Amino acid sequence: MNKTGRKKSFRLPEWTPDQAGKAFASRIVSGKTADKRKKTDLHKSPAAKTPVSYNLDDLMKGVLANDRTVLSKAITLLESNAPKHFLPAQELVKKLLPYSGNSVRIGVTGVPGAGKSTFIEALGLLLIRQNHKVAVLAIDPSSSISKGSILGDKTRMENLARMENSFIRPSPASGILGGVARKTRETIIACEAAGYDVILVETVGVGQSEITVRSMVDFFLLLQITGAGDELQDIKKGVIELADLIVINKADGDNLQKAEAAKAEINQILPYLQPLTEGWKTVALTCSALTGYNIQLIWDKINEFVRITKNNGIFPQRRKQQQLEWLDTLLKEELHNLFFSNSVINQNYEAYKQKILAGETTPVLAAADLIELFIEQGFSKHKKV
Ligand SMILES: Nc1nc2c(ncn2[C@@H]2O[C@H](COP(=O)(O)OP(=O)(O)OP(=O)(O)O)[C@@H](O)[C@H]2O)c(=O)[nH]1
Ligand SMILES: [Mg+2]
Repeated sequence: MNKTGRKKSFRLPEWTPDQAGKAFASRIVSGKTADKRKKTDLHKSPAAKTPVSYNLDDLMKGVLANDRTVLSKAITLLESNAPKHFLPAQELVKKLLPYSGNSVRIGVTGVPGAGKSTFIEALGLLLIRQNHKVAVLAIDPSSSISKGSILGDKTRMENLARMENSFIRPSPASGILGGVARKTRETIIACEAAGYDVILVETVGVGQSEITVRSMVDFFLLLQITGAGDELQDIKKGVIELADLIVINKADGDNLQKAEAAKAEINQILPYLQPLTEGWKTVALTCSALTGYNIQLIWDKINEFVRITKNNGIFPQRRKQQQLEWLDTLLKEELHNLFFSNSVINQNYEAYKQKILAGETTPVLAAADLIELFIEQGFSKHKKV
């Protein structure tokens, strides 16, 4: 029951710095539609839908009980860019961490249209029939440019989405690849804590995204198609060397023979390449995501990989290494942000660019000067994002 006290209340926007006081506040004058709840009530309210309304213990309990609505809400908190959500989100990750890790993390990459989503759906459905719980996430390097999303409009994986033991989360719709990737890593932790034992991460094979996904999964699967003239492209780009398995998809109908021939060709090349995972030989297989041909064989292959790498210790070792690499990546990003969030640096950066173009200094000297200046500035205090 609401008391009818008529005190004026203040409400701070989500992005307000923590100690900012009322300078940022809007004044809420109580009236018929005024929200009379105190800020703490807003935080506790389980019914409210905005990401502000969380209670970490409730979120954690809901995630551990695999309540998909709560899981979605938890991920929304993890994905939030609001500075205010940074610490609660990290606290949630810390709480969930002890319950995470019990899964196989599989990255699926390939050119646009290779059939990644169709393949993931076919594999996901097969796994659910075998009592697995499957989470599908996406890293969409194009999302920052086109605002699109791999799992947005084009393919909704409708059959898989309908399954009780599946959880599908589209790519966070904005941000640079590094930021999107950070969120995906944390989403993986949340999904594992919710009991998903197979995590599939889809990414389009362009730019840096393959390397980013490779750095957060146990097993990396490259999906190829014949006739697109791309067969050798992946070898040139070095993507094949990141893969633990190469799958020629669309091995059906008239395309079956061509797919088999491509498989044989790649299998001839593979022995000359250095496999990424110690103790494992990368091979090529064919499949049809449409008809289901060889999907079980691919899952068997993944299981064989897990068995071998758990036996030789590579599996846990890679996960530890990935954690440490993640630390380095974050440090690089944070330092970069810190550097360019300093206004003096920014002004001088522009000036130095002009000097370089005018031949008055060299990039090496300019970089040294700017860093010197940054040190003089005392690394200006950085607000946590
Ligand atoms: N014949 C045949 N068609 C397939 C197969 N797998 C996928 N397709 C078709 O290929 C097209 C692209 O499939 P998607 O699964 O959306 O491909 P994708 O790699 O996820 O595409 P992007 O997300 O845009 O990069 C769709 O029309 C699918 O129906 C297959 O095994 N055989
Ligand atoms: Mg897709």
